[in-house]
Amino acid sequence: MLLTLDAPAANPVADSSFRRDIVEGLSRYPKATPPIWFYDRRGSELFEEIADLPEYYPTRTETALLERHGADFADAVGPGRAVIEFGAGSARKTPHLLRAIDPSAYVPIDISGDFLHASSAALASAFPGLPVLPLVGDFHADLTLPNMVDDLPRLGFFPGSTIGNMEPSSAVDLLRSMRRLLGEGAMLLIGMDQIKDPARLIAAYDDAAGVTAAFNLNLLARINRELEGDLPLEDFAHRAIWNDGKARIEMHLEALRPLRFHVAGHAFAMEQGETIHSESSHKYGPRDEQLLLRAGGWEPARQWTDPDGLFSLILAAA
Ligand code: AVI
Repeated sequence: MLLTLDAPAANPVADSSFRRDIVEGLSRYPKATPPIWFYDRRGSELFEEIADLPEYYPTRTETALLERHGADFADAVGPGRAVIEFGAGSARKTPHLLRAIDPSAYVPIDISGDFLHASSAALASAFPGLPVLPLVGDFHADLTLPNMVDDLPRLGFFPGSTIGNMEPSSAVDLLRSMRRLLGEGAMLLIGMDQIKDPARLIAAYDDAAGVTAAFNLNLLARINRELEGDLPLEDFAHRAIWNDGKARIEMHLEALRPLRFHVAGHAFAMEQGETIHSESSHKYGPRDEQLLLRAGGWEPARQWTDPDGLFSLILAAA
């Protein structure tokens, strides 16, 4: 049963924070933009394509963990919880969890409204009788959950290692705000990608078919379209770099020649070889996950990892 909450069709706050984030990010040195702005409709579609790429192991590996350990989740979590999914997107992994734990409501949260409503409708028809309450918004900001879940124990679901796209200090802040939002007695099931052979990591973020390159470059197309930009897309190249000291893959957009361009009425210049750092994807070593979760106010209870040690799902308690 799909229950839609009143959400504005266009989001003027999102428009102005996009403008502010991009102008600020291009004004600093080195240039860096927040990865949340990848996900317009096209960006969300490209991310879905990434998820199916042979090189991109996280989605496939995490989905297999969700399929394989349903009975464990049911045991550890119990029935009747409201599942709150952060950054739900297409919610492709969610049915495995919902089928396993018999929840009493499902609240997917995502910044991309179009995408969220389409996936929520599909989910509602696959789970007739389960209240599905999509919430359009940025889960980094303060949110209010629908009244209907007020008295239900909550399970936060944050798959995909999206936490890895945050700097450790912001990741801790986010975990703390999830803890506040979900309340006493809550649990959190979170996906965290593991440190592994850098060649494998780089291939996952610089695939042979060029889908990740298109995903990265789509940010520039979005800036041109929505912020009166004139960035020359053909003069930028996608780069994926393993930063060993910070244990993260970095995506950059590198200027192939000296460039001058405009965004939202501001003029910018880049030297040849200079980059816009568009995303970091942190990977975690043994016990890093526990440390991060504890710093964020969550006590890790169980962990499931695939036999090759690529990816982990961790269940933590508030
Ligand atoms: C959403 N996030 C966890 C993805 C990642 O792996 O960091 C985004 C992504 N960027 C390039 N490929 C996938």
